[in-house]
Amino acid sequence: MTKPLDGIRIIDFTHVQAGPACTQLLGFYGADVIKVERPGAGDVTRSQLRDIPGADALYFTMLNGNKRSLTLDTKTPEGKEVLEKMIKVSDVMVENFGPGALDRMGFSWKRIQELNPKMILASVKGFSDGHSYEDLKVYENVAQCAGGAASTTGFWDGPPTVSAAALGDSNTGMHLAIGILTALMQRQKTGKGQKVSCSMQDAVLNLCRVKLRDQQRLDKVGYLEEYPQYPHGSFTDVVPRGGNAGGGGQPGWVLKCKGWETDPNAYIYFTIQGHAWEPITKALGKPEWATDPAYMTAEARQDKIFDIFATIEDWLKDKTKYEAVDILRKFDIPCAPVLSMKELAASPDLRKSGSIVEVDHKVRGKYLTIGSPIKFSDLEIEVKPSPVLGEHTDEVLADLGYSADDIAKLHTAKAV
Ligand code: CAO
Repeated sequence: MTKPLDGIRIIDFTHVQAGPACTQLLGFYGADVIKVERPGAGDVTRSQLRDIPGADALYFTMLNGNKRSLTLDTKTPEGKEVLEKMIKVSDVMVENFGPGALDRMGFSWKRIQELNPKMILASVKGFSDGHSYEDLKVYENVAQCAGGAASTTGFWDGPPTVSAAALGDSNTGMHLAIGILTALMQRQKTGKGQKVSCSMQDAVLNLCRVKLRDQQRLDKVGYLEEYPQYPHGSFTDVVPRGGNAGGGGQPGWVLKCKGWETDPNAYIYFTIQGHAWEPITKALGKPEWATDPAYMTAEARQDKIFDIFATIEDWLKDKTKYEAVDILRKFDIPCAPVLSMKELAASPDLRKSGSIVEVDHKVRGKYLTIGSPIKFSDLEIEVKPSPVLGEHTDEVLADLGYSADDIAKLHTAKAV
């Protein structure tokens, strides 16, 4: 079966998480992703947080499936020559080096265009070009702090808090993938490549847009009625941290279920959606709340919202999170159990959908990885294990036209 990105060759000059997440996704969809790594060392995540001595760490294997691995020292003259050849015959180059590293290597955007005007150069940096912080190196949590996620996450009486979701890393990679596909579409029309840039700050901010909405509302009216601080607490002039409050105008909270005393995840998220109020009152056995003016509208309920949540917790105390959701789903109430990573790893639903996939690595054996989060009606996605360092070096060089003798010379020169 042909894949949508068959024939698209990608030079994958990425490392750690933000860039590799992007190129792995494009590999799922059929691109020939050639991961370029320094000989002997490779991507730092190959050895970070290792669980099996001598085997590539899960940090690497879960971000670099569906790729070929080429070792290449691009700081040697021979290595530079190989990279030049690759640029001439490739469609996309993706990199997430620190600011200026590609220029220092001798591959500025100008030089890349000279070598291949159809090339799409896709870059992740911490901050956008021209930003006053453009020279900074950036990791995940730095981006979450710079992009507005940390200041708006957590509880009001605690410090700014980062999310476990990789809003700075994988999220930026996903944004970059959209940029690359867009540039490929444009190239079909213009015949020209272009530079696509995505900053981690921008990618985090893009996901925090409702908080920018709230800042503007706060500036106008001085309070935010869906935050726990309303109406009893106080507001300053910045969007506060709202704990587990629902951010989209539907009051919600994380509520305890049976067993919460010993199980850290015996909770559900319960949403009080406006039009679901009547079904909620039925589910809770409180039908009088449906017609009581003190409870009938969202506005009337707001000053009692935590008392309402306490009543729901009382209803939940003899139900597991799964039992509770099974009852509430019959009333069309938006809710879900809080699921641990252990539960997600074992979920038959996620295995069936291909969202969690088991692959077999030649060194580490079987491991779980995340498959394509996007599903297609006419595309079957095969998730392949990550390559070992340099696994495809000779194969890629032969594809580029190097003879066996030339390849041997590159090895002797330690360029590959
Ligand atoms: N051959 C020879 N040299 C190579 C090479 C290769 N195949 N691959 C990389 N290098 C060199 C680069 O040329 C660069 O050298 P110089 O600094 O001497 O010019 C160096 O290796 C890599 O530098 P770096 O700045 O990318 O790496 P770092 O470990 O110091 O910083 C990070 C890591 C992630 C902070 C930085 O890359 C960065 O800010 N990237 C952009 C933002 C980003 O993507 N961050 C998210 C990463 S995921 O958490």
